[in-house]
Amino acid sequence: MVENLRVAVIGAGRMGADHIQRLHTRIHGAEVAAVVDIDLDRAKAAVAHIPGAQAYATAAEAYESGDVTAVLIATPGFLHEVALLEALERDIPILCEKPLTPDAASAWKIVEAEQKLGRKRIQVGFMRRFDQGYVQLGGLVRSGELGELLMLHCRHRNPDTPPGFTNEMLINDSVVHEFDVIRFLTGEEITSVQVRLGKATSKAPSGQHDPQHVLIETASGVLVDVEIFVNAQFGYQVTTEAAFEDGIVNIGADGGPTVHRAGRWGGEVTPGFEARFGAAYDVEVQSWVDAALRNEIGGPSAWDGYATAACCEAGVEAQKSGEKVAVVLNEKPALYGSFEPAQGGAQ
Ligand code: ISE
Repeated sequence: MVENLRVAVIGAGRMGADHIQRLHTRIHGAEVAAVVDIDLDRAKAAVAHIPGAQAYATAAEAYESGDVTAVLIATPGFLHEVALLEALERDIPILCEKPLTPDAASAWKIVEAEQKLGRKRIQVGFMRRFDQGYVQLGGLVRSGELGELLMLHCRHRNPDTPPGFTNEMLINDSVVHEFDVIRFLTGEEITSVQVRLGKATSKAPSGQHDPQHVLIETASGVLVDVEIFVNAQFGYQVTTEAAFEDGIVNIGADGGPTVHRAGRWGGEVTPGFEARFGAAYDVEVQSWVDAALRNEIGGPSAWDGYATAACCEAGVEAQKSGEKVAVVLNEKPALYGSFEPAQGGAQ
């Protein structure tokens, strides 16, 4: 019988706490063995209700316990490089929240370190690949039923931003999802990014220019426009309209019941990404666990993390210059193969 994964979750913040809960209550084949957080009290609080799980202030201590066989990294992106290298040294399955790392050079270091192992150990947490709407849209693109995909119109709106959310993070932390999902939907690399700054909301914290209009082009010339609006106040919304030769497809529309009451009718807007993508996160983590038990990955790879980091770098440069900036990638190592849309585009 295959033993359950004993997972160390590194980072017990917003996303880490969500994954701890998911692993503990809904995911089969894995258990939370350890929670690592520099704030030990936060780690202790996170394991309090999980029998057999221990709290640590460093990943090294968790690994030394001998009770950890896999790792889920959910710290802020700038801390990922060190955590990834440490986990790769142990040659264990890794689920790393997006971004892989914040810039292309450090992401490439990770790709190189993984190649030395000779097998893919890292799955990157681009959960949109597991969202039903995106999966269905991807299926329509690949079936050719509506002809060629020509354009995508994406809207990415958050109610507000946490303290410390910088102007660059509109690209690095938010549009990084569109970069990945465009690659997933088209099966192509992105070749250029341009950012236009228009009239800004008065509701954004100082230092941010919000919203921004991001124009993206893929290798075959599919054009994508993204409205990234991270202080939109009303709630969380991610939608896409796809224009094909023979039709239009919309995904991400608000769902749920429409309530008529006191002379009004309407529904609810999801408050945040946990609610909007909750089901996708469940499928993503289960796919990781199932694949990890076979010593494989079940979703986007370190190559996807590297390619999106290169897009982010171009996007941040484009934010500053207003110019169209080319995305330049190193040659894809053989380990990552060709585009394979099954299993959330695992490569
Ligand atoms: C956040 O980190 C996410 O990953 C969300 O999906 C995204 O909508 C948000 O803009 C990011 O800050």
